[in-house]
This record gives sequence, structure tokens and C-alpha cells, in this order.
Amino acid sequence: MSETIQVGVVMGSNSDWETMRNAAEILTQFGIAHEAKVVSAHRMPDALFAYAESAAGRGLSAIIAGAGGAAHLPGMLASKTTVPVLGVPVASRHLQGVDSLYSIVQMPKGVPVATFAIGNAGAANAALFAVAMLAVNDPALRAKLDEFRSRQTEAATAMTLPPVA
Ligand code: RP5
Repeated sequence: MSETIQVGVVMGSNSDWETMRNAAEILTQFGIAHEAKVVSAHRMPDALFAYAESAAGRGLSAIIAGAGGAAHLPGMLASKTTVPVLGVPVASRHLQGVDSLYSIVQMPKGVPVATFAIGNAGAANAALFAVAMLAVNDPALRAKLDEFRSRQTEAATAMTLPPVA
């Protein structure tokens, strides 16, 4: 029997992958069953609707959606499913992702998209947020997340600065 996918990672183009792979890598690190796909809002609208409409039935707990420019993908997915959508603004060529950020974060009242930082940090944090959501009902996963945070604390605590000349 095939494994139930817990988190979907979708993006508007394969050019988004360099950013969105940061989400997939975190999910892999935490052992979360996930999939990664291109589902372009303006080039594949029917596939976008089908993905969103099937998400709950397929058992997805979250969809991490990344897009750049006039980034409709996260909001349109959210309009067609109540599975939580975590939006990642991808840095765009001309406006460096500020356009993506505004497109994703400014959802009108009633259909939320949880929006993360532009770029790699946002993609990684969206995945960490999905892990935290899943950890609510999974003590072993919560322990892994606590360990991840502890390692960061240790690394920051060990940081030193060069002496002032
Ligand atoms: C958006 O347009 C994608 O999410 C991507 O960030 C941007 C550019 O897409 P490509 O022209 O690289 O396919 O749809």
C-alpha cells in the first residue's frame, strides 16, 4: 500500500524549485511524507482546482504553496480547500519578491493563507510550521522539533566574534 502523503509542496514553475526545495528538505529531515509538484495557477488552472479539491480526501494536513510575481497559487488553492495553505513568496525577477509577498499576504477576510518570508527562509519556515502543526498530535515529532531547536540554540550560543583591532 502506498504511504499517505501528509504535506503537499506545490509551486508555480520549476524555476521556483531552488526556493521550494528548502521546504522539501526540512520535511525529509523530519520524516514527513510529502510530494512536490508544479501546479501553475495561470497556466494549469484546472489542475490547481483538482489538486485543491482532492487535498482533504487524500489526507493532506497542509499545502505549502510557493509562487512568484502575481502569485495567485496559494490564495486560489485556499479558496478551494479548507486544508491549511502555507504561502511562500518566491523572489521575482523585477521586484525581488515584494510583489509575490503582497499577492500572497493580502488575502481578503474569510479565506486565510499563512504567509511566510520571501525566499529560502520562508520555504524552510513554512515546512517547520507544518511540522509544528503535525506535532500537536504526535509526541515523537514534537521531540524531534524540540531537538532541532536545541541544536540551533547550541550553535548560536557557541558563536564567537572577532576581536576589535
Ligand atoms: C510564477 O511565475 C512562478 O511561480 C514563478 O515564480 C514565476 C516565473 O515562472 P517561469 O517564467 O520561470 O516559469 O508563475
